[in-house]
Amino acid sequence: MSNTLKRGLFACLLASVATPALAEDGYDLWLRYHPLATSGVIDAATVAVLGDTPTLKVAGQEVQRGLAGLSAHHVQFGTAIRSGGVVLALATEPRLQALGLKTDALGSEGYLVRSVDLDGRRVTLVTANSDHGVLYGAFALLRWVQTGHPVSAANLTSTPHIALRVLDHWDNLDGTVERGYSGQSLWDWWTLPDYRDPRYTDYARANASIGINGSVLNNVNAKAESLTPFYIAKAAALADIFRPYGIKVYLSARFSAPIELGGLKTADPLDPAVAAWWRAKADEIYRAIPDFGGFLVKANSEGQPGPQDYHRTHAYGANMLAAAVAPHKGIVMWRAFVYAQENAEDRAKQAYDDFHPLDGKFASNVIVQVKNGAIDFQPREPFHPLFGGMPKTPLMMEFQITKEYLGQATHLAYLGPLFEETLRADTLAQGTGSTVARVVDGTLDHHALTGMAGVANIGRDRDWSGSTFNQANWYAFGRFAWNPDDTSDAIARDWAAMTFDPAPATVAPVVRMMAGSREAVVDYMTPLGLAHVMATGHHYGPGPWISDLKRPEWNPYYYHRTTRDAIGVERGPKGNAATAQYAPALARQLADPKTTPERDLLWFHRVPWTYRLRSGETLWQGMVGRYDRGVAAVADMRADWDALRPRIDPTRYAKTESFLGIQQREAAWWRDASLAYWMSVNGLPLPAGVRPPAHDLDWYKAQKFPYAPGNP
Ligand code: BDP
Repeated sequence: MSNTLKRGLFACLLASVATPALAEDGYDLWLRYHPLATSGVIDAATVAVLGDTPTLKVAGQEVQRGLAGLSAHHVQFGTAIRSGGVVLALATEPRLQALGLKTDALGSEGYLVRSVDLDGRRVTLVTANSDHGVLYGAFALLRWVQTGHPVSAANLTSTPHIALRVLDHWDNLDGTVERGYSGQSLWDWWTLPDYRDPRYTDYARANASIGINGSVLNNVNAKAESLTPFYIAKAAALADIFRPYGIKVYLSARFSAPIELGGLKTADPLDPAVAAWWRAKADEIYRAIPDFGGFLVKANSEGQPGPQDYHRTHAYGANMLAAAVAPHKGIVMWRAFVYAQENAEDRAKQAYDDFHPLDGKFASNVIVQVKNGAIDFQPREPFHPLFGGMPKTPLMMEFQITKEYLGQATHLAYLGPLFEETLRADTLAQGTGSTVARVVDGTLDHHALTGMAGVANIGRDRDWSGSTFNQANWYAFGRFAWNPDDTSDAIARDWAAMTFDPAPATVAPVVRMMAGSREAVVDYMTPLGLAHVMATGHHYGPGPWISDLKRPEWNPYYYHRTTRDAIGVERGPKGNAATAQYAPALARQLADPKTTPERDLLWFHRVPWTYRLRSGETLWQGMVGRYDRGVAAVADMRADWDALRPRIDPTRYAKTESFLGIQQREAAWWRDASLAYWMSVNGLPLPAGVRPPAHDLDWYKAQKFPYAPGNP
């Protein structure tokens, strides 16, 4: 058979596999590997792997699969080096020595991809100091091709800036997912460890493709049972599947497990029997999972047990667990998301108050995990004052990929700009340039233990994340965790090219939709620094009027305190002085509403409705304008998507189209409900020409959603 004939047959075969309805339901994420329209991009017909480890093997298979799909050509896989082929090898591979490649700077996970002469043949080499590095290089090469570049022109080198790049799954043992909007938990705890759903491997592939190297399997609101032999065996099965992909498994640990599982009378971290229980538990886990990553802990927050129950600090709790995993080189990720009902202090100040005094008191294998903002994953929050405020302690970033407060599954809100804005924010802790990124990548305070966690948006929906565009948030998280200096725009472009196709006529409008989408959500939900005005519990939809719940901070009213004359919480020196938690140079800027970034105005300040914005409008006028701008932005996204119809496959097109319809309706609902409420308090008329809310306030208040998802 001639080569052309073979290729033709292969293409037909591909086409016939590509026709069933399932082929374009989003399952393939950004790893679709559909034939590229541009010819000549893929000149490689062989993939050779030199060396024999499970990771090298999956890396080679991935390149073969990718290039075959993208070219609709047969691609051979083996060990023979052929001209024009791709070769994957460790930098220590003897046949590479003559090349004199400089790979020291690649560290243990970086990669190098470039054209070289090997055994007299011109090949594209993917190499690294570890097989995981080779795997990352393999995916980098595929991305290069998927975004429309020729294999042989690849000249790529990159090293991750952050060591722990972790997804936190808030998955419960009963299969529900806290704040999960993409179906049941991906982990079928019941059929594990026997049934190893091939989907677990696809999950690992997707993560490896963006450099994620850790997965916390269970909810931070943890059940002690996750630490029983029954569930450890299940976690071990997942760890086995993930291992070739460089992904370590971690577990959320319930602090009171020694009582619940061990029958002890206390979980006091200073009680020797408690420490011994945890040591034995860690030993048991490491027998089943030799490369177990360690524990994630939510303690003394929202009703979870913790060391403060025994009048011990967070450091005592964290260090006791750290000692248990230290002999196995494990780590503890201890969360700083704490606030207590008994504490009358502003919720936004409590985490700093608790943790700042503990700076330097944590064991060397503890990293404190801090949410991006001081309240809770809002559409916009200023960066958390702990960043820059605990120089002696490694701090890891916690972002929320699942959009609990940004329209959940259905609203299109690309989080790249949110991640970027937080990482670029300057703490001024050690002069200009002390950005949050420099804190998190360890360079500001010289920490080697560094990390970024993302609360996953992954479930058992066919498209994993509830919508095609939600996949971009998983993708962007991984890219920023690899390189916090990346840009949300460049990441969106890559994602769009890989997820749809690399033609500019597709990529440009998709990126435009993504670029403004998060700001649109801010505008129609929480303009000008408002926060936490979502209905209580499920956080779906507006509820700024809610003020009758037992705990003050459960009430949206607590976060804006609107009266006839003014709105916002005064956190400057004339108020509760939360601004003083920032470095002095920044605290000075934030002390005065006039020098506070307007986007954070009502976060830091309480101002009259008549306050003049920089535009010259009053606060009220500016606020109304922002609600309208947000709603209009959704209409623009819909128009962009409508125009993309001929360029997108029907199944994915239709789902996004219908979700944009939901978003437009709900954006208007947010605007109308919010305006109706603010007007009921401030008594102000709408500026001339502005559309009044569709219903009266009572109508909005009467909307109830007892079964909204993600609120188990
Ligand atoms: C909030 C969620 C809650 C989580 C909590 C946390 O509403 O479900 O348990 O954060 O991060 O955003 O622990």
